[in-house]
Amino acid sequence: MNKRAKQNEPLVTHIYTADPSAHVFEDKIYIYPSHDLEHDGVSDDEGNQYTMEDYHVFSMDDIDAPVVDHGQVLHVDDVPWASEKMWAPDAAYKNGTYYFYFPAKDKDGIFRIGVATSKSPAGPFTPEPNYIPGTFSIDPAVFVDDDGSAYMYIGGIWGGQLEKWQTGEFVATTGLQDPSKEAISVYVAKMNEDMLSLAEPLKESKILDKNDRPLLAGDEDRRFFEAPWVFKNNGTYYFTYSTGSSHYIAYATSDSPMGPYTYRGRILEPVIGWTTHHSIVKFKGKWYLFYHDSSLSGGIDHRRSIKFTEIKFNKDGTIQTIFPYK
Ligand code: FUB
Repeated sequence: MNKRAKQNEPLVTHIYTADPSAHVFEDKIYIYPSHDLEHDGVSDDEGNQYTMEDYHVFSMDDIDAPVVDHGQVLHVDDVPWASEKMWAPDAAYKNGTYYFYFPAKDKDGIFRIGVATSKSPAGPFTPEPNYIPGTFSIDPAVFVDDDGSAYMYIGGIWGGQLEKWQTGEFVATTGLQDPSKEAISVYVAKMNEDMLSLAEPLKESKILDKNDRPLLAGDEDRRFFEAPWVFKNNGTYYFTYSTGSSHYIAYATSDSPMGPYTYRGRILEPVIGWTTHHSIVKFKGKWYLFYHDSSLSGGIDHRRSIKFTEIKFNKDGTIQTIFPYK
């Protein structure tokens, strides 16, 4: 018998999992996380400790139901263009097909975004032979708006390589951002109806402060690092993300899915482990934050576990901050 889901406890303990993207499909919660593996390689600022090579999908019939592992749904060996680092994925549904989006390094060591399809939300997923043209960096998140328009958000700095794309080309030697300059932010593009390609080039969407000025790269408590996730509540678009080096899940709002977004605050205070990565989904009238931490492994950064907790909105649309261990 699988373990029943309980808030703020690892949803599964038989494997290490991270970066949970949760969706309601077919009236159940489906979770698309990455899969942390053991390794004896290096740990560094490029994220070489995250040596993932496959994905499992999980589902819950209800918020307190047993968590079902649907098994391995995609392996790097099945993806012709990919070489390694199957990092944080996402999924979307349109016109009878489920789309699974994932980052991986191509054969030249450059992160790209791939897509695989299935007729079932539980997979297995069949990859397209090539990565999505025009994509780069990591952590794809696909938001489907009420009118059916789909948007792909991507990005991660440091190991996620966004700094290296600032000329429009990949420049492997580019270093980190100048802290006094505008922070590199998330990239977004509208997707084509086929959900397999972008309708336009990815472009940067800035996060602004309350005076409409873009956040600076040195503003590590607020600037975008990785883990984009967008949802809509009461007509407002919420762009949520990890601040990476300062370890918060933060959010910003806009009246357009393309942004620009205005910084609003924090959703989740730091968890055990270096990374923090999440998704937010509404299920049966309540909002839930899916996240991960390294508590089960005793704090080992690359052995993480997915969890969830309820989040609450204030009347003005702001989100009450979660303190994960209080
Ligand atoms: O899990 C590998 C990477 O770590 C993800 O792509 C990032 O968001 C961070 O969680």
